[in-house]
Amino acid sequence: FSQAVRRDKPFYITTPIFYPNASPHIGHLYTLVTGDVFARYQRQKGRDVRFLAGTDEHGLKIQKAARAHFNGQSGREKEFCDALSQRFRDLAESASISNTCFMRTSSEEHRRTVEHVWRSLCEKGFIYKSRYEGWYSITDECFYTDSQITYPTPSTPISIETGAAVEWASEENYMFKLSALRDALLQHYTSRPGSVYPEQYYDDVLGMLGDGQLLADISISRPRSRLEWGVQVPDDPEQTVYVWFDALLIYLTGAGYPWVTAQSRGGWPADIQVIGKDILRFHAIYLPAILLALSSSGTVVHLPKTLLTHAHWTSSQKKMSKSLGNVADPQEAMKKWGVDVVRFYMMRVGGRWRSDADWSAEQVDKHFREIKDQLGNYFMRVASPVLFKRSQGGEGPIHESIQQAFLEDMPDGVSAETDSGDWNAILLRHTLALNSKFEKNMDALEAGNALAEIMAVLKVANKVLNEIQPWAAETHPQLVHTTRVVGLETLRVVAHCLGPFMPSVAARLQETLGTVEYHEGIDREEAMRVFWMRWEKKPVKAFPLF
Ligand code: ME8
Repeated sequence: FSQAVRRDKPFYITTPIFYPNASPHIGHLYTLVTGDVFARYQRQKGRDVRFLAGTDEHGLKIQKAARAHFNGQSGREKEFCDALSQRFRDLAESASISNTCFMRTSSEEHRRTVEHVWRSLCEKGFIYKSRYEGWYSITDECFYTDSQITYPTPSTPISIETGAAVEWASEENYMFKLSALRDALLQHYTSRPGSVYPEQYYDDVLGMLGDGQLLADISISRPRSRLEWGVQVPDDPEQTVYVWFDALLIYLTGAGYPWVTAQSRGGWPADIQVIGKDILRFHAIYLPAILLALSSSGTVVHLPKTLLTHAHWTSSQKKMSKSLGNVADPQEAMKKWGVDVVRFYMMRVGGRWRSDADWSAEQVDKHFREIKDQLGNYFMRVASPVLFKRSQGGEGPIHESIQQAFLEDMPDGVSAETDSGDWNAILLRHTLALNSKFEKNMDALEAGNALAEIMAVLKVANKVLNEIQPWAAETHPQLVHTTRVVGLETLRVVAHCLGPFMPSVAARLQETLGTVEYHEGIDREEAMRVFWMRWEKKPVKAFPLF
């Protein structure tokens, strides 16, 4: 992930746009939370963030679902999508997702983008008409070749990759000259190893580029007689634009394409595109190919910087499916455990993207207890009025000694010292190293590791509190004082780093600590002067965070 940031444009993050053919599930929430964690992180760093989510409403799958819903009636697709699209919008809102727009492919704005791209590609010679034959899967909304098909029974061909039923289609279509872009794609990817992340998915993309069949020209329209619900091909009322061609362009629509001036670009190119592993091909091959074609002999339309690709969620170790009845409902989960806990769980378990994560009530419970014990209880103990009262017996502003101790370079690592005076220095060392570890991981798109660093500091903090026992009668008031202030300082840094993951918990902590105005611009010494002295003199209000 390139550190070379362009500050002359908003930082642009996108999630996939969801098919509104059923209610949202936890997989959808996961992509939203992933995007949101990075959106909030970039805002913390002072970037203006544009963050797109939305719904993918055209195509045979939705047309079929809408007709089934309205007992075979046609022409009511928009009505059908209005209701379901709203559920995805509601999901984003309930989960504290900070998307700045929610785009629907059925919007006028988007139609204009699709038509503009189509016409440009025609002018540049990348679209031609032809008879197309192939296996079409309505579920996957894509064509497969003979070699991508298998026959469980002689009359039921299915896709090898997804297991979805396919049917033979032979019709007049418009084709996109994908084959002409193979070398340009190869050059793009070989020169930018970080453009698809994590590495395993980058390797998958290189594999795809080596597969001649995948790089064959693709059909990008359907006869109107079969597909009515979609964008009409410009100047050809008999054809409808293929749903994936239409859907992938939403990211351009969201950035204001076709922009009139360079300044009006709403963030293009995308900095982070969050996608699931099942839609890698479309995002890593088709969209970049369209953009490369658009850029040929004309204004360059840059390619997105990073495709952050994630594995899937299973539910109780099984692929989620309606027939198995194990589709976890994200709204129910947030009602039961709270929004921030569900977000925490998703990033704690799924924040490394690489392998499938499993959703189960027991696992959510387990991580709920983890954060409640490590953070909630720690906060209650450190902020307790008893501790404040006991700390007041110390002699004068005691923070100076510890301040001195950690402003000087302290050796790395936790030593085996057990002298209680050193415990606070050990914790402080961990606390002060946290922000840079957090940033390093977040910049590398390793949200799960960033969260693990936060939890590791909390673990040390809890251990230190247990070792010192500031509530015990024999603990000297001065040590109680130091312990309390170092604990509050730890909570201050933890709250900052937790912000992208648990926005409400972090905000409530920052409010009670009086560090709402805290940002990385305040240096360590200044923070100490401002906050430590305040905490020394005044109690902090304790309340259950969970
Ligand atoms: O694919 N775990 O829409 P979609 C994690 N409209 N993520 C999951 C998942 C799971 N169990 N199941 C699905 C589409 N997803 C297209 C996208 S973008 C121009 C068009 C993810 O509603 C899936 O990988 O089927 C995808 O990233 C997203 O949810 C939307 O899936």
